[in-house]
Amino acid sequence: MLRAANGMEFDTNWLRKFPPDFRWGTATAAYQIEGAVNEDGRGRSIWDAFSHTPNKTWHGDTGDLACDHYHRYREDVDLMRQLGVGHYRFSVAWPRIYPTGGGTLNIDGVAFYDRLLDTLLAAGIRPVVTLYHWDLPQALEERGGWRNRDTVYYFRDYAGRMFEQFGDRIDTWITHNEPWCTAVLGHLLGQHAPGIQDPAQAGVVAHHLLLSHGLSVQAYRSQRAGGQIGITLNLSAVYPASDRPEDLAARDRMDTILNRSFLDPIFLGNYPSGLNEMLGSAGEAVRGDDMAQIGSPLDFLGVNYYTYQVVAHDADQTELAGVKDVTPRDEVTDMGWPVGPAGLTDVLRRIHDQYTRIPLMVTENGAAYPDQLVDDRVRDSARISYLKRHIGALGDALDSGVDLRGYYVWSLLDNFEWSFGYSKRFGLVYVDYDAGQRRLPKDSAWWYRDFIQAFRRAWT
Ligand code: IFM
Repeated sequence: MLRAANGMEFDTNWLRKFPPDFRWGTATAAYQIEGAVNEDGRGRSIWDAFSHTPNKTWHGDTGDLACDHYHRYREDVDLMRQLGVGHYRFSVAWPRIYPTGGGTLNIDGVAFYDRLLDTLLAAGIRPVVTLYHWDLPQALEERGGWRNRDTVYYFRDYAGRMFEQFGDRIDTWITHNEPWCTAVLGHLLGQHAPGIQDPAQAGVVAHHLLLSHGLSVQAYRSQRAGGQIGITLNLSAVYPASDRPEDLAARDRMDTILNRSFLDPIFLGNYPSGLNEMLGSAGEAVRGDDMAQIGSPLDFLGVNYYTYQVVAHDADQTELAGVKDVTPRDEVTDMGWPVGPAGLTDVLRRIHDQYTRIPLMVTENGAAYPDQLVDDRVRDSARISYLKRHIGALGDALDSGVDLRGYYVWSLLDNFEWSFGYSKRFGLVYVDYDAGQRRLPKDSAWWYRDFIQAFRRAWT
């Protein structure tokens, strides 16, 4: 038994379930932390436009300054070094590289990621890079955004350029983060940029996102870059409220919307039946060998997991495919998301059993809580408990034979939580927005440090 600095005990045999090269990391995304939206030639993104539109975000918050990571990246890398985090997942802001989506490369934007990468590598931290975490150049949006098939080719070209530019220092690439959110939150519910509410367009967008993913994977292979490429999906465990056939059917409908809409095309080569009726048709968007491109073999799948759902049939829920969410709410995070670590094990097992045997990585998991800074300390025991139980769930997945290679806590820092602005704090590190962006590791950050140390010792 190992005792970590904070008194917590870690069992060596249990820790050894995780392979010695298991990646323990943290994650962020460009628009949520960088700020500096008008610096060094960065173009405008759909999130600049959306967050500056009245009533779209909490208190009108924007990512203009965010965590000012653009200027403080050295301090942030040093924080990770202090925490002993060996892996860091971040995203490149497409409009920093190509301010209008394509054309001339913005050298100053590239230079920022050069500096960040060099600083990370010098600190012994290995980068994992997401190419699209929702900040489409606004110039492309004005030409139809993801509804326009041209955007697919702009993305492929941007991706190819990034492989060329940074392939010497990045060996793990993620094409898209949570394309479900771009399609559904951005184009069906209108809660995310670009704020469209059109079911038919949501289907087209989903297809174009997937196609842009597939073509980028092909570009990666043709560049013969070493390293690995995958995509990150947000997946949820969905359970029926009872064994009644109508509840089981409701479960299937919700599962189709939340999970199968992206898993099936990537791993099974088709969209699940029933999706068109529920969400609108991507039908005419599918051309030629699109599905084969979308199914381009991947090196790994990234899974973002936060919560689970229990659902029942309810004919009155016409807008929600006749599905009512009846998930117990005895334990919820500050997002109102029910806490269900067993769902993480179930999601990982299900992918392994039904979809693919490629390695899996949990590329995001974490929780928002209403953290309080008291006497220069944030005692976020609820977050520690959340992390412990979800890491425990990883152990259960490994016991079932799932090939799991990494876990990235969302997030390194408190940051701009999209339409919730700065009202939600997901960070291991507290950001004091009112005190010049001061960073202060929360108790959970030190817990994670101790956990990682214990893991390393278990293998030495
Ligand atoms: O903050 C987001 C992140 O950008 C994508 N995954 C979910 C997180 C929490 O909502």
